[in-house]
Amino acid sequence: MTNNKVLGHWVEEVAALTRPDQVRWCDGSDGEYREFIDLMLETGDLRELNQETHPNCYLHRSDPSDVARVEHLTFVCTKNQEDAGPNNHWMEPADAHALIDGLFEGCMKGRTMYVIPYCMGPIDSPYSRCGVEITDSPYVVANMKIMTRMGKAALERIEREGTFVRGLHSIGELDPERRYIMHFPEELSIKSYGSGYGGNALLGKKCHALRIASYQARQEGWLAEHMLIVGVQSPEGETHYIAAAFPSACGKTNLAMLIPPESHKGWKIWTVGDDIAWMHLREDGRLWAINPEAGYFGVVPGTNADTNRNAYEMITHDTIFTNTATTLDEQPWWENKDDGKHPTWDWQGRPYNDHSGPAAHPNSRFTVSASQNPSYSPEAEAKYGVPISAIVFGGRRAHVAPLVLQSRGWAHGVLVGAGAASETTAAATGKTGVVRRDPMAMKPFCGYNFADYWSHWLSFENKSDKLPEIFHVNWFRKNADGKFLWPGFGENLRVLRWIIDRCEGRVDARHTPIGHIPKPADLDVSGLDIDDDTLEQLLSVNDIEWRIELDEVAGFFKEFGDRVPKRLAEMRLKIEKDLTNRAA
Ligand code: OXD
Ligand code: MN
Repeated sequence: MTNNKVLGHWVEEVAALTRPDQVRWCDGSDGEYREFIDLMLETGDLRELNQETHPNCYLHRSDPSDVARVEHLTFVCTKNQEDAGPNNHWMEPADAHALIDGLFEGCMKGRTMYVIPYCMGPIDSPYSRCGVEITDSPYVVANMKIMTRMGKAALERIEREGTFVRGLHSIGELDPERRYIMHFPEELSIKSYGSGYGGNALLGKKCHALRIASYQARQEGWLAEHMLIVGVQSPEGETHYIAAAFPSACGKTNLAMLIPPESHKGWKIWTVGDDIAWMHLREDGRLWAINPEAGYFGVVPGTNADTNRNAYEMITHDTIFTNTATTLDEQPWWENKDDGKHPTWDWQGRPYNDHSGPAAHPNSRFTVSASQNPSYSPEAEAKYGVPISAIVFGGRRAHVAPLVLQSRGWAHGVLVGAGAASETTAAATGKTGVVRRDPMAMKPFCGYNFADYWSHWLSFENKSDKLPEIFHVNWFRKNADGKFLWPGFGENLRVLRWIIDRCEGRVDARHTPIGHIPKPADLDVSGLDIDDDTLEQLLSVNDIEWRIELDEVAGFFKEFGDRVPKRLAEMRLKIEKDLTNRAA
């Protein structure tokens, strides 16, 4: 099936371990996709949704214990524990292999083993990387077809280059007690057992394109980040590209395909990516980004014609839904869909009853090809990607963080990213709404020690004087009554405009110890229901809150001991002093 001996042997080895009834090499064709959909309709893995209103849309209902990423069962297995860092769960590689291979043994009996060659990034880009996922789940194959460039062309590239990331996956028994997501960055391999959920099972995404790729990126001098990539085109036709990192389920997909509000006629948004950016410094001194993915695996609840019309439209056809509710006539339904319809069945297929919680699971998802997005940018296929003008970090913070701030240069920007925090969401199992440190939105995804990761970020500083400007945003600040102060969604364009103006040196700012903040008059809020007081609150920096915040950052850095770059610790201390002096 392949002339690459290493790949051929590995497939044989895995088949000997897992003992499937048959092995199927996937070619990535549309016919093959159809075949798998039909197979899953037959087995009940998929349900057909209303084909009149939602042609080629299907619903998958997960096992109720398997609906999110499982960070506590996710391991980075490096030879030295220190290399994985306190930010990762660690297991000694030989022990990890022994443990998980024990689970894989014979697990595909009675099943088909699918071999999926895939390419992360445009097939002809020097920045793209290939992998092969072996799985026993046709749902994974169908999702990988949408999310990656998978099949024949990827296999040809693997055979040409001779390298690929190995990913072995089985849904096993879907038993939470027999579930592990293991990464072996030094071996460029992944083993995932016992979950069918996207982030745990579509190995090209979080496992390869973030955890393994971040490790490779450090060795090779580039960046693999949890960032959307968006182009903002002004009425004059000037386009700036922004890469923005937010924790899971904090509106990355919405920002990536933002609809300019009525007040912003002539502005246009181009989506290059909604979740992951691979960034390389090129000869022109600029940082260029590609999106390694070819589709979106987005959070469904909250998507409606107002919050994200692009997404709302693109998921009316050729979409796989996972864990949404359904109406009586088999249309997908979710909270805040706002289409006037009502759910009949909840995400588990039970008759819906509004006492039993949300109808759609809060982490229910759509899987859809990026090409269906009305704001899809053809630059998503560009060999070298797009040049990035601004990097934006963000989080979900009811307090403390202002609407937007700009760092004082690259190194300070690294501190801003490293110190970022956010309230937890339903994208991972565990309690939601708890503030946790989530540096660069990479807490669940950095495949090595965060301290080394920050050093790697800092190392770019002297490589170019054309690096992007770095910002932090917070769309989620609340007033004393717990109401959001900022309308968010399309109106976020107003903040992006200030960011671009700062990059171009077109607008001044208020200089505070934590960074540059907009002067209220420079943030266009015309036509918004925002009074001066609210704007002042949105842009306020409370010195006491910030001293507490920086103290917490110091406590967090301490977990990483001496490996934390001195530069970061010194900058943090200096800001704390400036805040204290300002108060005095
Ligand atoms: C995602 C996540 O699915 O971050 O993108 O959890
Ligand atoms: Mn994500």
